[in-house]
Amino acid sequence: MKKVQSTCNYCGIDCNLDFYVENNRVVKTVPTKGYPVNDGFSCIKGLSLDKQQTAVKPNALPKIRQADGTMKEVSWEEAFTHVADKLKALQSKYGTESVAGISTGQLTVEEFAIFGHVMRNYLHANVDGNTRLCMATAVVAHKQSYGFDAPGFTLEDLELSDTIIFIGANPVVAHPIVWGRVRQNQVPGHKIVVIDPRKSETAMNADYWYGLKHRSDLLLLYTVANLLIEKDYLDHRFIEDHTEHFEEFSRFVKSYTLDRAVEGTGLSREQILELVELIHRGKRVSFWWTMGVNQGYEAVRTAQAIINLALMTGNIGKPGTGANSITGQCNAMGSRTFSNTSAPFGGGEFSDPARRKRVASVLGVDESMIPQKPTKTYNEIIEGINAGEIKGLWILCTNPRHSWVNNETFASAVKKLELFVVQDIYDTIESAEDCTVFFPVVPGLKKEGTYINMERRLSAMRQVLEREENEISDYEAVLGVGKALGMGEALKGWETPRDCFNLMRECSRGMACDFTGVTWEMLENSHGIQWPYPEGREEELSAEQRRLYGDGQFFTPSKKAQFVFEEVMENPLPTSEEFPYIFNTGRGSVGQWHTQSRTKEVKFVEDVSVKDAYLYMNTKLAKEKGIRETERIRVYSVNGENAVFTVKVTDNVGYGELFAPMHYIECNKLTPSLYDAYSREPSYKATPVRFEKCEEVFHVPN
Ligand SMILES: Nc1nc2c(c(=O)[nH]1)N[C@H]1C(S)=C(S)[C@@H](COP(=O)(O)OP(=O)(O)OC[C@H]3O[C@@H](n4cnc5c(=O)[nH]c(N)nc54)[C@H](O)[C@@H]3O)O[C@H]1N2
Ligand SMILES: Nc1nc2c(c(=O)[nH]1)N[C@H]1C(S)=C(S)[C@@H](COP(=O)(O)OP(=O)(O)OC[C@H]3O[C@@H](n4cnc5c(=O)[nH]c(N)nc54)[C@H](O)[C@@H]3O)O[C@H]1N2
Ligand code: SF4
Ligand SMILES: [Mo]
Repeated sequence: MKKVQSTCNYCGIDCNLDFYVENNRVVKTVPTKGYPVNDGFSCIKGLSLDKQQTAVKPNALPKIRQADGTMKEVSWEEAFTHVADKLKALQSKYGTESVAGISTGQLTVEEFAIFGHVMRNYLHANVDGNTRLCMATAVVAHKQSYGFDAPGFTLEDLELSDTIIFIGANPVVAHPIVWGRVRQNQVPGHKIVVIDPRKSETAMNADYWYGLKHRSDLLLLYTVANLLIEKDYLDHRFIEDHTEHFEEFSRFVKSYTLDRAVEGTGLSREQILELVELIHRGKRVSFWWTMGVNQGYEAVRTAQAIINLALMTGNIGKPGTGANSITGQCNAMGSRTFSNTSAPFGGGEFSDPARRKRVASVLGVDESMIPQKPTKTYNEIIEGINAGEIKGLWILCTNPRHSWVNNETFASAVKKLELFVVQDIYDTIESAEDCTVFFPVVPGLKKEGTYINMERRLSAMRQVLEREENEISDYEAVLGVGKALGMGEALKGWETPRDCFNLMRECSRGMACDFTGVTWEMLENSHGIQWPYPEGREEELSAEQRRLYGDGQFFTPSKKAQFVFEEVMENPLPTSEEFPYIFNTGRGSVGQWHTQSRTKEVKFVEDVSVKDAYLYMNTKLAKEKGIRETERIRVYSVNGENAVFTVKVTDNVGYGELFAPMHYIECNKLTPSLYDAYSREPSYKATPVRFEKCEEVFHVPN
């Protein structure tokens, strides 16, 4: 029996797991003991990673759609040539930007790096990632406030904090290991606070729950800042030495009065004052936010309002503190700095000639190859296809037909494409329905590469199972197309994931994420290594838990953190007489992952999961409308679409709110094309809707 330590490729925790293998089958999966992230624990998704292997058809070959609409299997070489020729033909017919890609936060660093190299450097196409749906807000907030997209915390901070404040985050379901670390907190009298309109599973387990109105976070946070200033609950020293624009900020928040907040948030005066006191009394206050903040129309400013609270109270850089963005996907952190989409390899700006020069020299290519501007954003790509400007699309490791906001716009878009390549481990995903080429690739257990988790920790994915004939990885598929494009010398140094790792390592040199002290081998069977880890400073950085900003130095030119703020916006999509309810969406259960392509293969998850789209409705509202548990309603959205959901009745959602897990395709049929102005992240969580009881008779299979 052999044992292979590897990384779970679901959520942004990046648990390490020991896989025991016999006859090329996983016989046992044990969360790695002593691993500083998950030390002997993991959730059900990690434990069932091997349960997917049976679902992936062994030996699969790529497929190309024929004139009669059927898909025909071809050899990999034929598929590579077909895609390469088509990409070039489209570009010469319709222009360089007529082809685009959608990358992901779930592959290895090396895989999205090579995709970014082939598509953006060589073809000069636009490539955005599904991280736009998830972390774009945090990225922009960090860049503007700290000078680099550098979340500073280490997971141990959850255990060291005396006041843990979750804002729009539900770790009990979405990040069980985060919650496990909270449970291990031994600080006497520590408090858990949740700010969420819904009484989420985390709110149910908290000491304080602030069930504010949807989209009123920014108003609440500015009011809290104003009260902290009025009461002089500030860390003057920190503000003075390590921040800029506090004076303007304190003048700005003056108009955010308690009365205004009571009206706008629906919280009582006492609740808001209590929250202020909690922040003041805490010696180590930590703020943690996730999608309830990131997915909104004024999300960047909301995230920055959280950062501002941490800065003004000096709760940053010290154990148990921080304004901490919890990351969604397993390698969203890697994709943010190494996918070549919104930032060049290793970070920085595409507009900076010195950065382009540096990256070009590491890659050994002419400077003209490095793009001079960030990619078109996800929504611009979809809009571009619908407008007939983009004719070719290649997506990998994402399922936008289901997960994209207002997802019928994706369905209509792909019908217009002349080339639509879908690269996935399942050809059954919704997004593959209209593809013209399908690339079947192997899942994580059959490949190798590097992951970076939410606390900046690099860890190794190592091959657990042998591959069968014809089975190739994402890395090899992209490399194959690159070669067929005739990239030649431009692919020198990209031969294997390990080679690519070395290129990315070199690109990180001198940047905030410098990991030049890390080698491919060091990550094997290791405890992972957090960036920064520059060459020459290994000894000094030997601690297993490291946080940033302990020295009060940020990555801005002045080395000071910035107070960034802006007036609260009027809700561009408020409820109305016609659409009086709010449709909130998010994670439904620990076992279900996003669009369910993977987790529905896991029998013991599927057995306990609801089969069809459902939503939660408040008990009083259900009673008023004469709707009982398990009855169905048709929900009409402000976006013009409607869909049917089974009702579950609960007191954990507010009277005016419906909460629908995102794991069903119906969910995003109803979400609107509304984005944050700075991050272009979709506003998934507060759609005005109305509903009626379904009179249709449904066949219930027995
Ligand atoms: N089991 C499981 N785990 C997952 C995932 C999965 O699919 N399944 N996905 C992973 C990924 S990629 C991500 S991004 C994370 C997401 O992790 P989370 O963000 O924690 O999960 P969500 O359920 O999307 O949203 C969190 C909360 O935001 C609240 N919310 C909605 N509107 C507002 C508002 O106006 N204000 C505030 N304060 N809160 C609001 C919702 O009620 C919800 O409880 O989970 C990761 N982990
Ligand atoms: N309404 C609503 N919608 C949302 C959200 C929400 O809160 N509410 N959250 C958004 C967020 S935060 C996110 S992150 C997105 C997620 O949205 P998606 O990224 O579209 O969701 P996944 O189901 O994770 O899709 C991953 C795909 O990769 C495939 N895959 C797995 N492993 C591999 C591999 O090794 N190689 C390849 N090539 N493919 C592989 C899987 O089969 C699956 O089809 O959804 C967003 N959509
Ligand atoms: S899904 Fe997240 S918490 Fe669960 S095992 Fe994987 S990395 Fe760990
Ligand atoms: Mo996400």
